[in-house]
Parts: sequence; C-alpha cells; structure tokens
Amino acid sequence: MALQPRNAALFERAQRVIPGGVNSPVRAFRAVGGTPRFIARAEGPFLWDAEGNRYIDYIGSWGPMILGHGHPSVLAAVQQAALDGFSFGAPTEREIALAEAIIEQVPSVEMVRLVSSGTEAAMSALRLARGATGRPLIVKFEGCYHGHADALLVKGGSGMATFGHPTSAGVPAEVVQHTLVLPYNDLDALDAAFDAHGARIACAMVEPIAGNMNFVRAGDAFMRRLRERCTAAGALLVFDEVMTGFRVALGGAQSVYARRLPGFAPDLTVFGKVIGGGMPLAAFGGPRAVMEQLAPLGPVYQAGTLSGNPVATACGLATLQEIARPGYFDALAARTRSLVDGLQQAADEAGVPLVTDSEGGMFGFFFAAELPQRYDQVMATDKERFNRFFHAMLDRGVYLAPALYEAGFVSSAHGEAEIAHTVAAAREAFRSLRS
Ligand code: KE4
Repeated sequence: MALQPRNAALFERAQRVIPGGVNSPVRAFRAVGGTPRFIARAEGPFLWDAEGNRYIDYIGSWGPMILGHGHPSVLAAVQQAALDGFSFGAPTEREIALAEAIIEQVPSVEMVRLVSSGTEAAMSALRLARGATGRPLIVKFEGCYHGHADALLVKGGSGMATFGHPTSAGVPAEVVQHTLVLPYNDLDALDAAFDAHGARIACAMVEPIAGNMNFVRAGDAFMRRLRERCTAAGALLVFDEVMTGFRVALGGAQSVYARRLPGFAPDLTVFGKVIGGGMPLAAFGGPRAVMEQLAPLGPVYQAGTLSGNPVATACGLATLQEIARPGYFDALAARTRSLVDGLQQAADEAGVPLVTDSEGGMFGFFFAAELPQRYDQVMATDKERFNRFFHAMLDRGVYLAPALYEAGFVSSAHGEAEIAHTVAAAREAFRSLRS
C-alpha cells in the first residue's frame, strides 16, 4: 500500500474529534484496512484525495452521483437554487415538480413524501405500514440494510419464523420483538413466517436487488411468492429502492421485475440517493389511500425541518431530468456491463475465481465460484482476496467500495478510457492475487 502522509495526518486529526474519524462507519476502511482517503474534490468520474492522487470513482457517494461529479446542468440548478434561498420551512413549487417526476417514472407510486435520508424514509414507511394496517409485525431479510432506525437494526432469530435480536447496542430487545428476520431468497422460511404470523404482519420490507450484500438478486420465484403472501395476508410489500431506484433502471428494480412478472408491483417504495443527486434528499411513496394516512391528513405522524429542501430538490430534479433522457439507461447499462465483462475476463485469464453481475448502473463481484443467493453465502466469499484486490486497485487509481458486502456504481461520466484503465489495473491486480 502506497504511503499516505496527508491522508494519515487528516485521519489522525479526525479521530480526535469524530468517532472513528468518520461520519459513517464504512468510510473508515475498517473492513479492508489501511488509511481512508480524504477527498478534496471530484469531477466527472474522478476523485482527488488530500495527496492529490486521482482515482476513478466507483462509489459515487454510494449511488447518488449517477451523472458523475459536477454535471453542468445539475451544478447550474443548485447554484441558482442557493441564490434563491437555502431553506424556507414552507412549501415550494419544486417539491411538487420532484414528486411529479418520481411518480411519472414509477407507476406503483401515486403520492410521495420527501424526507432527508434513506433511514428516515424507511423508518417512516414502516410506521405508515403499521398505521395503515393496524398491525405490529414487520418482516425483513438477512443481509438487507434499510438504514439505522431501531426496529431495523436486527438479526435473525434462531428458528425460521422467530423474532429478531438487536444488532446494535442501545436497541432494547422490546423494540425488535415485532421484527421477523428471514433468509433472503428462502421460500420455505417465507411460507413458515406467513403461515405462523400472516394476520399480524403489517409489511415485508426488501431490497429487490440487495446492494448491501454487494449484489444479490431476489429470485423471480421468491419475489412472486413474497408478493402473493403479502397480498393474501393483507400485508404491504415495501420495496427499499434507496439504492436501486433510478439506478438499475429509470423505473427502478420494480420495473425490472415487472418485465418478467407481468403486473408485478410493490405497495410502498422507499427512495434515496439518486433522487437527491448527492444532496440530502430521500422519499417514500405509494397508493393515495395509504399515503393519505400521513399527517396532516391522517393519523400517522411524520415530519422534517429540511424535508423537500429547496437546494436539494433542485439537485434531485436536475438529476432526474438528465437520466430520463431517451437512451440514457441503455448506454449506462452497456458501459457497466463492459466493466464487469472486463473484470470477469481478467480474473478468468489469471485463474482467479470471480463472479460478477450488474443491472443498469450498479454492479457487484465476489471472489467465489458462484453468485451468492443469501447473506451467509456472501460472507463466506474470499474476504482476504477481496481486501488485497481492493488495495491493489486503489494503488492503481481505482476506488472500489471498501467492503466486500457493498455494491459498485458506474456513472454516465465514466468513459471507455476509464473502463479500459480499470480493466488493465484489474489484470495486474488479479495476477498479484495468484500467489
Ligand atoms: P441513508 O440513511 O444512509 O441515506 O440510507 C440508508 C439506506 C437505506 N436503504 C438502502 C437500501 C441503503 O443502501 C441505505 C444506505 N446505503 C449505504 C451503503 N450500503 C450508505 C453508505 C453509508 O452507510 O455510509
């Protein structure tokens, strides 16, 4: 690993005043080791750190920067919005325009509520599901992350249909006693849970393509059964598309499933990341009859000082307008596919076991012989090889996600030259892994 005196000095200083030196744990490089890079600026597909090192950026702020950094029309929209005012605590026309832009692309959503983070959106969607159904139980799936609301910081219980246990200190057992955690892609566990508890289940929340397990798809049979069981039980199916929404397709992952499962749609959808374009903005939405249960109309309380912030909505709206252009996602998907095909070929040539997958502008890879289908299989992939690969690529100016359970993201600013550089660096990195 190349020496990082400026990054190391900043990390040392940061750790004196910020827990772990970071404002979100994954940034600390604890999963991969080494010194986090303190980013000074970004442009297009590139990041520059405090040492002046340039990296090709495959994190993109964990998904939001789908246009790359500093897209001219987004920058102009944000600059103008800032001049018009940062925040009013009153409604604005642009909040309507952003809501309309989301609804236009996602047929299952008739109304949305804007908030400031994916955690807030997922937490609010859960409260809405419980309020709308009058039921206490929620279902989530192992390996899926929906932000850090207490009820969602929970790991699976011992049996297939037993209640969860907290994954974090500070979360009392009582708070997660109504959360069922099931294995992802496990139809038997799903049936057992709904057989045992269906009448008390308010909702099942799922990442339709699990980007918090790097890249794991929910199988069509599993997704069809999940939809069927929720419908039969009167429970709401909540798609957490914070990461996949406006990222894997213009209509999100639900549009990908609808191509293969005619008529498929979730009940509620959680959005984030891309819809804010890099500014703090997220949302949740669904049918009018459910959404109008929310304050000030209905009994389910939800609020936020900066919800629908004027500068953030300008950033998000400009982003959505760009990605809605004809052909945008076809081109992005092709560029992403060329990356993963190049990585796959380089690994095959080096004799290093690697599996890859991508959808739209999101990709994943595992040092394994087969694509994992659920969390324990993801965590059984070769972590040591992943970490060596991560640093070999970082030293070659390619910034991948610093954890084997995180997804990767390509922007429309990533050109053929950046993909070629990445694949060439990977060819060298894979050779170094053979030992
Ligand atoms: P935020 O509260 O971080 O905006 O969103 C939470 C969230 C909800 N749902 C899904 C599917 C998510 O992926 C996330 C956040 N994703 C992580 C990356 N795995 C954000 C990065 C971080 O935690 O620093």
